[in-house]
Amino acid sequence: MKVMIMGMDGYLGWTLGMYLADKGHEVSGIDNMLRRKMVAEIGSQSITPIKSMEERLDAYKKASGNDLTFYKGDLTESAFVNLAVKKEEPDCIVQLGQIPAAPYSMIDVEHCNFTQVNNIIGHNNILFAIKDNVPDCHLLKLGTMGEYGTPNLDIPEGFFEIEYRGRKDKLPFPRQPGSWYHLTKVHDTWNLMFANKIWGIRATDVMQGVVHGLNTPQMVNEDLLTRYDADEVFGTAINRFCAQAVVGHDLTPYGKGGQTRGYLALRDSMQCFTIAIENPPKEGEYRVFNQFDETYSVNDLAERVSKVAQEYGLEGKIWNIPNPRLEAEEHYYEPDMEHLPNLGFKPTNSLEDELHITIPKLMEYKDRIEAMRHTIDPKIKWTA
Ligand code: USQ
Repeated sequence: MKVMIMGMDGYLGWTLGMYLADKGHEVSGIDNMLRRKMVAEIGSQSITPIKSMEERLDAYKKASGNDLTFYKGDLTESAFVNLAVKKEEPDCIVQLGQIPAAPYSMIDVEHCNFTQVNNIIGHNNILFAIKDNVPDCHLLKLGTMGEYGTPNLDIPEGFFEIEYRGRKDKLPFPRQPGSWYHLTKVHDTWNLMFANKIWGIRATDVMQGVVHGLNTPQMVNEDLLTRYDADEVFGTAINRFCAQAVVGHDLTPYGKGGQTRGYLALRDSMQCFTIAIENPPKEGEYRVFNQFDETYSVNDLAERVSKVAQEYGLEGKIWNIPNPRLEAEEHYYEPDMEHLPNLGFKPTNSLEDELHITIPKLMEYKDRIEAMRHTIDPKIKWTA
Protein backbone atom coordinates (compact mmCIF):
# COMPACT_ATOMS: atom_id res chain seq x y z
CA MET A 1 0.00 0.00 0.00
CA LYS A 2 1.19 3.58 -0.62
CA VAL A 3 1.16 5.36 2.73
CA MET A 4 1.95 9.04 3.29
CA ILE A 5 2.88 10.11 6.83
CA MET A 6 2.31 13.73 7.78
CA GLY A 7 4.78 14.60 10.54
CA MET A 8 7.41 11.99 9.63
CA ASP A 9 10.15 13.55 11.81
CA GLY A 10 8.16 13.22 15.07
CA TYR A 11 8.14 10.69 17.92
CA LEU A 12 5.42 8.64 16.23
CA GLY A 13 6.04 9.63 12.60
CA TRP A 14 9.66 8.49 12.36
CA THR A 15 8.86 5.25 14.15
CA LEU A 16 5.87 4.56 11.90
CA GLY A 17 7.76 5.26 8.66
CA MET A 18 10.30 2.51 9.40
CA TYR A 19 7.67 0.15 10.83
CA LEU A 20 5.46 0.33 7.73
CA ALA A 21 8.35 0.15 5.24
CA ASP A 22 9.58 -3.01 7.02
CA LYS A 23 6.12 -4.49 6.44
CA GLY A 24 6.46 -3.88 2.70
CA HIS A 25 4.46 -0.65 2.38
CA GLU A 26 5.66 2.12 0.08
CA VAL A 27 6.17 5.04 2.48
CA SER A 28 6.50 8.76 1.87
CA GLY A 29 6.32 11.58 4.40
CA ILE A 30 6.18 15.30 5.04
CA ASP A 31 7.58 17.38 7.88
CA ASN A 32 8.63 21.01 8.45
CA MET A 33 10.90 20.03 11.39
CA LEU A 34 8.80 22.22 13.70
CA ARG A 35 9.03 19.90 16.70
CA ARG A 36 12.81 20.28 16.83
CA LYS A 37 12.43 24.08 16.82
CA MET A 38 9.73 24.12 19.54
CA VAL A 39 11.76 21.89 21.85
CA ALA A 40 14.79 24.17 21.31
CA GLU A 41 12.56 27.21 21.97
CA ILE A 42 11.76 25.95 25.47
CA GLY A 43 15.45 25.26 26.12
CA SER A 44 15.27 21.47 25.97
CA GLN A 45 16.41 18.64 23.72
CA SER A 46 15.49 15.10 22.80
CA ILE A 47 17.08 12.73 25.29
CA THR A 48 17.96 10.43 22.42
CA PRO A 49 20.52 12.07 20.12
CA ILE A 50 18.41 12.17 16.95
CA LYS A 51 19.97 12.62 13.52
CA SER A 52 19.00 15.02 10.73
CA MET A 53 16.34 13.70 8.36
CA GLU A 54 18.93 13.14 5.62
CA GLU A 55 21.08 11.05 7.98
CA ARG A 56 18.02 9.14 9.21
CA LEU A 57 16.96 8.22 5.69
CA ASP A 58 20.50 7.05 4.83
CA ALA A 59 20.84 5.07 8.06
CA TYR A 60 17.51 3.35 7.54
CA LYS A 61 18.37 2.52 3.91
CA LYS A 62 21.67 0.96 5.10
CA ALA A 63 20.00 -1.05 7.85
CA SER A 64 16.98 -2.30 5.89
CA GLY A 65 17.54 -1.72 2.18
CA ASN A 66 14.26 0.27 2.14
CA ASP A 67 13.74 3.77 0.79
CA LEU A 68 11.52 6.36 2.47
CA THR A 69 10.53 9.38 0.35
CA PHE A 70 10.62 12.70 2.20
CA TYR A 71 9.21 16.16 1.41
CA LYS A 72 10.20 19.07 3.64
CA GLY A 73 7.31 21.51 3.88
CA ASP A 74 4.54 23.05 5.91
CA LEU A 75 1.07 21.50 6.12
CA THR A 76 -0.50 24.94 6.61
CA GLU A 77 0.47 25.77 2.99
CA SER A 78 -2.40 24.35 0.97
CA ALA A 79 -0.62 24.50 -2.43
CA PHE A 80 2.32 22.48 -1.07
CA VAL A 81 0.07 19.83 0.50
CA ASN A 82 -1.98 19.60 -2.68
CA LEU A 83 1.13 19.12 -4.81
CA ALA A 84 2.70 16.46 -2.58
CA VAL A 85 -0.54 14.45 -2.36
CA LYS A 86 -1.07 14.75 -6.12
CA LYS A 87 2.46 13.49 -6.79
CA GLU A 88 2.36 10.55 -4.36
CA GLU A 89 -1.26 9.44 -4.87
CA PRO A 90 -1.33 7.62 -1.51
CA ASP A 91 -3.84 4.91 -0.59
CA CYS A 92 -3.66 6.09 3.00
CA ILE A 93 -2.58 9.34 4.66
CA VAL A 94 -1.65 9.19 8.34
CA GLN A 95 -2.05 12.62 9.93
CA LEU A 96 0.52 12.92 12.75
CA GLY A 97 1.76 16.36 11.67
CA GLN A 98 0.45 18.52 14.50
CA ILE A 99 1.64 20.23 17.67
CA PRO A 100 0.92 17.55 20.31
CA ALA A 101 1.57 19.40 23.58
CA ALA A 102 -1.17 20.69 25.86
CA PRO A 103 1.27 22.82 27.95
CA TYR A 104 2.70 24.49 24.81
CA SER A 105 -0.77 25.70 23.85
CA MET A 106 -1.29 27.11 27.37
CA ILE A 107 1.81 29.36 27.45
CA ASP A 108 0.14 32.55 26.16
CA VAL A 109 -2.10 33.88 23.39
CA GLU A 110 0.62 33.48 20.72
CA HIS A 111 1.21 29.80 21.56
CA CYS A 112 -2.52 29.12 21.81
CA ASN A 113 -3.20 30.71 18.41
CA PHE A 114 -0.17 29.14 16.78
CA THR A 115 -1.24 25.67 17.97
CA GLN A 116 -4.81 26.18 16.80
CA VAL A 117 -3.89 27.59 13.37
CA ASN A 118 -1.17 25.02 12.78
CA ASN A 119 -3.29 22.03 13.76
CA ILE A 120 -6.67 22.98 12.31
CA ILE A 121 -5.51 24.57 9.03
CA GLY A 122 -2.99 21.80 8.35
CA HIS A 123 -5.71 19.19 8.79
CA ASN A 124 -8.15 21.08 6.56
CA ASN A 125 -5.50 21.29 3.83
CA ILE A 126 -5.17 17.51 3.92
CA LEU A 127 -8.96 17.09 3.65
CA PHE A 128 -9.09 19.32 0.56
CA ALA A 129 -6.01 17.66 -1.00
CA ILE A 130 -7.70 14.26 -0.62
CA LYS A 131 -10.97 15.52 -2.13
CA ASP A 132 -9.18 17.12 -5.10
CA ASN A 133 -6.63 14.40 -5.89
CA VAL A 134 -7.30 11.03 -4.24
CA PRO A 135 -10.97 10.87 -3.22
CA ASP A 136 -10.71 7.16 -2.42
CA CYS A 137 -7.74 7.64 -0.04
CA HIS A 138 -8.16 6.53 3.61
CA LEU A 139 -7.35 9.29 6.11
CA LEU A 140 -6.04 7.91 9.41
CA LYS A 141 -6.30 10.90 11.70
CA LEU A 142 -4.57 11.02 15.10
CA GLY A 143 -7.06 12.36 17.60
CA THR A 144 -6.81 11.94 21.36
CA MET A 145 -8.63 10.27 24.22
CA GLY A 146 -8.43 13.74 25.77
CA GLU A 147 -11.21 14.90 23.43
CA TYR A 148 -13.72 13.18 25.73
CA GLY A 149 -12.34 14.59 28.96
CA THR A 150 -13.26 12.72 32.15
CA PRO A 151 -17.08 12.35 32.20
CA ASN A 152 -18.81 10.46 34.99
CA LEU A 153 -19.96 7.92 32.37
CA ASP A 154 -18.40 5.09 30.37
CA ILE A 155 -16.74 6.49 27.21
CA PRO A 156 -17.81 4.80 23.95
CA GLU A 157 -15.85 4.80 20.69
CA GLY A 158 -17.00 8.11 19.25
CA PHE A 159 -20.78 7.69 19.26
CA PHE A 160 -23.46 6.69 21.78
CA GLU A 161 -27.19 5.93 21.80
CA ILE A 162 -29.19 8.52 23.66
CA GLU A 163 -32.84 8.79 24.63
CA TYR A 164 -34.10 12.35 25.27
CA ARG A 165 -37.72 13.40 25.82
CA GLY A 166 -38.98 10.09 24.51
CA ARG A 167 -36.91 10.08 21.29
CA LYS A 168 -33.75 8.09 20.50
CA ASP A 169 -30.72 8.87 18.34
CA LYS A 170 -27.07 7.85 17.84
CA LEU A 171 -24.96 10.97 18.38
CA PRO A 172 -21.29 11.94 18.83
CA PHE A 173 -20.31 11.46 22.48
CA PRO A 174 -19.86 14.86 24.21
CA ARG A 175 -16.38 16.36 24.03
CA GLN A 176 -14.90 18.06 27.12
CA PRO A 177 -11.27 18.82 26.20
CA GLY A 178 -8.84 20.11 28.82
CA SER A 179 -6.47 22.45 26.94
CA TRP A 180 -6.29 24.71 23.87
CA TYR A 181 -4.35 21.86 22.25
CA HIS A 182 -7.01 19.24 23.04
CA LEU A 183 -9.57 21.65 21.59
CA THR A 184 -7.77 21.55 18.22
CA LYS A 185 -8.37 17.81 18.10
CA VAL A 186 -12.07 18.34 18.77
CA HIS A 187 -12.29 20.91 15.96
CA ASP A 188 -10.52 18.40 13.67
CA THR A 189 -13.11 15.79 14.55
CA TRP A 190 -15.98 18.06 13.48
CA ASN A 191 -14.13 19.12 10.30
CA LEU A 192 -13.44 15.48 9.46
CA MET A 193 -17.02 14.39 10.09
CA PHE A 194 -18.25 17.23 7.88
CA ALA A 195 -15.79 16.33 5.07
CA ASN A 196 -16.95 12.74 5.36
CA LYS A 197 -20.57 13.86 5.09
CA ILE A 198 -20.18 16.12 2.05
CA TRP A 199 -17.39 14.39 0.13
CA GLY A 200 -17.54 10.84 1.49
CA ILE A 201 -13.89 10.85 2.62
CA ARG A 202 -13.24 7.49 4.24
CA ALA A 203 -11.63 8.02 7.61
CA THR A 204 -10.46 6.48 10.86
CA ASP A 205 -10.37 8.93 13.77
CA VAL A 206 -7.99 7.44 16.32
CA MET A 207 -8.58 8.54 19.91
CA GLN A 208 -5.16 7.64 21.24
CA GLY A 209 -4.04 7.65 24.86
CA VAL A 210 -0.62 8.75 26.12
CA VAL A 211 2.22 6.93 24.34
CA HIS A 212 5.43 5.86 26.12
CA GLY A 213 8.66 4.02 25.45
CA LEU A 214 11.45 3.96 22.99
CA ASN A 215 11.56 0.62 21.39
CA THR A 216 10.42 -0.94 18.16
CA PRO A 217 12.12 -3.71 16.17
CA GLN A 218 13.42 -1.15 13.66
CA MET A 219 15.52 0.90 16.14
CA VAL A 220 18.52 -1.38 15.77
CA ASN A 221 21.17 1.31 16.12
CA GLU A 222 21.50 4.80 17.58
CA ASP A 223 21.02 6.52 14.20
CA LEU A 224 17.53 5.03 13.96
CA LEU A 225 16.23 6.04 17.38
CA THR A 226 13.17 8.21 17.55
CA ARG A 227 13.08 11.33 19.69
CA TYR A 228 12.28 11.11 23.43
CA ASP A 229 11.18 14.18 25.39
CA ALA A 230 10.81 14.56 29.16
CA ASP A 231 10.58 18.35 29.63
CA GLU A 232 7.44 19.90 31.16
CA VAL A 233 6.04 20.81 27.71
CA PHE A 234 6.65 17.91 25.35
CA GLY A 235 7.38 15.13 27.85
CA THR A 236 4.38 12.99 28.81
CA ALA A 237 3.67 11.15 32.03
CA ILE A 238 5.48 7.76 31.85
CA ASN A 239 8.34 9.09 29.72
CA ARG A 240 8.90 11.90 32.21
CA PHE A 241 8.83 9.57 35.22
CA CYS A 242 11.41 7.23 33.64
CA ALA A 243 13.78 10.11 32.79
CA GLN A 244 13.29 11.65 36.25
CA ALA A 245 14.22 8.35 37.91
CA VAL A 246 17.43 8.08 35.86
CA VAL A 247 18.82 11.42 37.11
CA GLY A 248 17.55 11.13 40.70
CA HIS A 249 14.84 13.76 40.22
CA ASP A 250 11.66 13.11 42.20
CA LEU A 251 8.89 11.47 40.18
CA THR A 252 6.19 14.13 39.88
CA PRO A 253 2.52 13.10 39.92
CA TYR A 254 0.60 16.37 39.84
CA GLY A 255 -1.77 17.16 42.72
CA LYS A 256 -3.61 14.21 44.28
CA GLY A 257 -2.44 11.97 41.42
CA GLY A 258 -5.79 10.27 40.79
CA GLN A 259 -5.88 11.59 37.19
CA THR A 260 -6.50 8.49 35.10
CA ARG A 261 -5.77 8.12 31.38
CA GLY A 262 -5.25 5.37 28.79
CA TYR A 263 -1.58 4.61 28.08
CA LEU A 264 0.08 2.55 25.39
CA ALA A 265 3.59 1.55 24.42
CA LEU A 266 5.14 3.03 21.28
CA ARG A 267 5.31 -0.37 19.61
CA ASP A 268 1.61 -0.96 20.32
CA SER A 269 0.73 2.43 18.84
CA MET A 270 2.54 1.23 15.68
CA GLN A 271 0.67 -2.06 15.78
CA CYS A 272 -2.69 -0.24 16.04
CA PHE A 273 -1.93 2.18 13.19
CA THR A 274 -0.86 -0.72 10.99
CA ILE A 275 -4.05 -2.66 11.73
CA ALA A 276 -6.15 0.41 10.85
CA ILE A 277 -4.16 1.00 7.62
CA GLU A 278 -4.38 -2.63 6.50
CA ASN A 279 -8.12 -2.83 7.35
CA PRO A 280 -9.41 0.42 5.85
CA PRO A 281 -12.91 1.75 6.37
CA LYS A 282 -15.53 1.00 3.72
CA GLU A 283 -16.25 3.54 0.98
CA GLY A 284 -17.70 6.66 2.58
CA GLU A 285 -17.28 5.30 6.16
CA TYR A 286 -16.19 7.41 9.16
CA ARG A 287 -15.17 5.29 12.15
CA VAL A 288 -13.67 6.02 15.56
CA PHE A 289 -11.14 3.80 17.36
CA ASN A 290 -10.19 4.33 21.01
CA GLN A 291 -6.55 3.29 21.27
CA PHE A 292 -4.67 2.36 24.49
CA ASP A 293 -3.28 -0.68 26.30
CA GLU A 294 -4.52 0.01 29.86
CA THR A 295 -5.75 2.84 32.04
CA TYR A 296 -3.71 4.01 35.05
CA SER A 297 -3.77 6.85 37.53
CA VAL A 298 -0.59 8.95 37.60
CA ASN A 299 0.07 7.80 41.19
CA ASP A 300 -0.12 4.19 40.06
CA LEU A 301 2.23 4.91 37.16
CA ALA A 302 4.75 6.64 39.40
CA GLU A 303 4.74 3.64 41.75
CA ARG A 304 5.29 1.19 38.91
CA VAL A 305 8.14 3.26 37.44
CA SER A 306 9.69 3.65 40.89
CA LYS A 307 9.59 -0.10 41.53
CA VAL A 308 11.35 -0.96 38.26
CA ALA A 309 13.82 1.94 38.68
CA GLN A 310 14.88 0.51 42.06
CA GLU A 311 15.85 -2.76 40.36
CA TYR A 312 18.47 -0.68 38.48
CA GLY A 313 19.84 0.89 41.67
CA LEU A 314 17.91 4.15 41.20
CA GLU A 315 16.09 5.76 44.12
CA GLY A 316 12.78 6.43 42.34
CA LYS A 317 11.42 8.76 45.01
CA ILE A 318 7.85 9.98 44.38
CA TRP A 319 6.81 13.51 45.34
CA ASN A 320 3.29 14.77 44.48
CA ILE A 321 3.73 18.43 43.51
CA PRO A 322 1.09 21.17 43.10
CA ASN A 323 -0.87 20.61 39.90
CA PRO A 324 -0.09 23.25 37.24
CA ARG A 325 -3.21 22.15 35.32
CA LEU A 326 -6.89 22.58 35.94
CA GLU A 327 -8.22 19.00 35.80
CA ALA A 328 -10.11 16.48 37.93
CA GLU A 329 -7.67 14.76 40.28
CA GLU A 330 -10.09 12.02 41.35
CA HIS A 331 -12.67 10.81 38.86
CA TYR A 332 -14.41 7.91 37.12
CA TYR A 333 -12.72 6.68 33.91
CA GLU A 334 -14.03 3.73 31.87
CA PRO A 335 -13.36 4.05 28.13
CA ASP A 336 -14.40 1.28 25.71
CA MET A 337 -11.92 -0.30 23.34
CA GLU A 338 -13.44 -3.00 21.16
CA HIS A 339 -12.77 -2.11 17.52
CA LEU A 340 -8.99 -2.67 17.52
CA PRO A 341 -9.03 -5.96 19.52
CA ASN A 342 -11.77 -7.16 17.14
CA LEU A 343 -9.32 -6.54 14.28
CA GLY A 344 -6.58 -8.50 16.07
CA PHE A 345 -4.78 -5.98 18.32
CA LYS A 346 -3.06 -7.47 21.37
CA PRO A 347 -0.70 -5.48 23.63
CA THR A 348 2.86 -6.75 23.07
CA ASN A 349 4.26 -6.42 26.60
CA SER A 350 3.11 -5.65 30.11
CA LEU A 351 3.87 -2.13 31.33
CA GLU A 352 6.57 -3.58 33.61
CA ASP A 353 8.26 -5.33 30.66
CA GLU A 354 8.28 -2.07 28.69
CA LEU A 355 9.75 -0.20 31.66
CA HIS A 356 12.54 -2.80 31.78
CA ILE A 357 13.39 -1.74 28.22
CA THR A 358 12.93 2.03 28.57
CA ILE A 359 14.78 2.68 31.84
CA PRO A 360 18.12 0.98 30.98
CA LYS A 361 18.01 2.58 27.52
CA LEU A 362 17.62 6.03 29.11
CA MET A 363 20.47 5.28 31.52
CA GLU A 364 22.76 5.32 28.46
CA TYR A 365 21.77 8.98 27.97
CA LYS A 366 21.97 10.18 31.57
CA ASP A 367 24.20 13.14 30.57
CA ARG A 368 21.64 14.33 28.05
CA ILE A 369 18.89 14.19 30.70
CA GLU A 370 21.11 16.21 33.05
CA ALA A 371 21.51 18.79 30.25
CA MET A 372 17.71 19.30 29.95
CA ARG A 373 16.98 18.83 33.66
CA HIS A 374 16.17 22.55 34.16
CA THR A 375 13.10 22.09 31.89
CA ILE A 376 11.57 19.23 33.92
CA ASP A 377 9.74 21.13 36.69
CA PRO A 378 6.41 22.62 35.51
CA LYS A 379 6.17 26.41 35.24
CA ILE A 380 3.30 26.74 32.73
CA LYS A 381 0.01 27.07 34.60
CA TRP A 382 -3.56 26.58 33.37
CA THR A 383 -5.08 29.22 35.63
CA ALA A 384 -4.11 32.90 35.77
N1 USQ B 1 1.04 14.47 34.73
C1 USQ B 1 1.57 14.34 35.99
N2 USQ B 1 2.90 14.56 36.18
C2 USQ B 1 3.73 14.88 35.14
C3 USQ B 1 3.20 14.99 33.85
C4 USQ B 1 1.85 14.78 33.67
O1 USQ B 1 0.85 14.05 36.95
O2 USQ B 1 4.93 15.06 35.40
C5 USQ B 1 -0.39 14.22 34.52
C6 USQ B 1 -1.15 15.36 33.85
O3 USQ B 1 -1.55 16.35 34.78
C7 USQ B 1 -2.32 14.60 33.24
C8 USQ B 1 -1.71 13.24 32.90
O4 USQ B 1 -0.51 13.14 33.66
O5 USQ B 1 -3.33 14.40 34.18
C9 USQ B 1 -1.36 13.10 31.43
O6 USQ B 1 -0.54 14.19 31.07
P1 USQ B 1 0.52 14.07 29.90
O7 USQ B 1 1.36 15.29 29.89
O8 USQ B 1 1.20 12.75 29.95
O9 USQ B 1 -0.43 13.98 28.61
P2 USQ B 1 -1.43 15.03 27.96
O10 USQ B 1 -1.12 16.43 28.31
O11 USQ B 1 -2.81 14.55 28.25
O12 USQ B 1 -1.10 14.86 26.42
C10 USQ B 1 -0.49 13.67 25.89
C11 USQ B 1 0.08 14.01 24.53
C12 USQ B 1 -1.06 14.42 23.61
C13 USQ B 1 -2.12 13.34 23.58
C14 USQ B 1 -2.59 13.00 24.98
C15 USQ B 1 -3.51 11.79 25.05
O13 USQ B 1 1.04 15.05 24.64
O14 USQ B 1 -0.54 14.66 22.31
O15 USQ B 1 -3.21 13.82 22.84
O16 USQ B 1 -1.46 12.65 25.79
S1 USQ B 1 -4.67 11.94 26.36
O17 USQ B 1 -3.96 12.18 27.62
O18 USQ B 1 -5.46 10.76 26.38
O19 USQ B 1 -5.47 13.15 26.05
